[in-house]
Amino acid sequence: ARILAFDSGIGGLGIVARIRDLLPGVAVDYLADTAIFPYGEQPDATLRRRIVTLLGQAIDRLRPDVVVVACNTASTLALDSLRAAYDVPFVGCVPPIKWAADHTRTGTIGLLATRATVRRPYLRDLSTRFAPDCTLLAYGARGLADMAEAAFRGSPPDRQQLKTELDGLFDQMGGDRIDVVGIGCTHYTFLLDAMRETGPAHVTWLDPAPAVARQAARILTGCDTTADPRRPRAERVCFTAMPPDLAALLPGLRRLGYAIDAPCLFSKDVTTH
Ligand code: DGN
Repeated sequence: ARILAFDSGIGGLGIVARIRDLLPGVAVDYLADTAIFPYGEQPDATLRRRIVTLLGQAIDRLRPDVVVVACNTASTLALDSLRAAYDVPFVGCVPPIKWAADHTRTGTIGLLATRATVRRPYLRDLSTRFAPDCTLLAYGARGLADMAEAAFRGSPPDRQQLKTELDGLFDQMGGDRIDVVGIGCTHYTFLLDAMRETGPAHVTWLDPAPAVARQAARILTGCDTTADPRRPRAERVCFTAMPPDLAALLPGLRRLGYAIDAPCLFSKDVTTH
């Protein structure tokens, strides 16, 4: 079986790590739309068209059994369009509002996500449906995705900068009542330890990455998920623009089981109509 995981940058690799835990024999190709990172600052209509076109090309080329849209900004915008356009099953990644609502004792739940995810109707719908009795305080962070990119490359996050971002959430009116924070951007997985240490001590952080991996595994039930020892897992790590500091990414990619020669340029020019 093959999975294709997709994100704007390294965020989805946190989900790949959880897929490796569950399905060590399954090949996971990775596609990062680095040419226009960060997604959180793109206009919706262009971004939706781009994601649908890019994933169409990737599905043609890589023939996955499941596509994991390992990006909240992409999932909350384009999941419906993707499911309508292609036959392959999609697993999305959306803010864990239901989980947070089930878990809170104070009734005030926090969410950290990109600015795009925070203003989407998708988030309002999740909150009306799954957390009607809770107060949802969502914060659209500007700098956290970049900090996560740096953390993946081995630079520990600057605590003061991290605190400033977290203050954006906890200093809102009623923010002191937040007892659970949902992680609504896959990048933030790489900042979880630092956020636990920097944020208020009583807060529980909810990262949906393991649940997303479990959902991909459920869909693959029935597919062959065992590794073939005679055939090394040939996997692709594809970028839409080669990161200028690719060397800094390699140790992290290797830790996830990707071969040194895995990175390749996918399609520099994604033409959308
Ligand atoms: N990792 C993406 C998400 O989950 O929303 C977005 C990061 C970004 O492009 N800013």
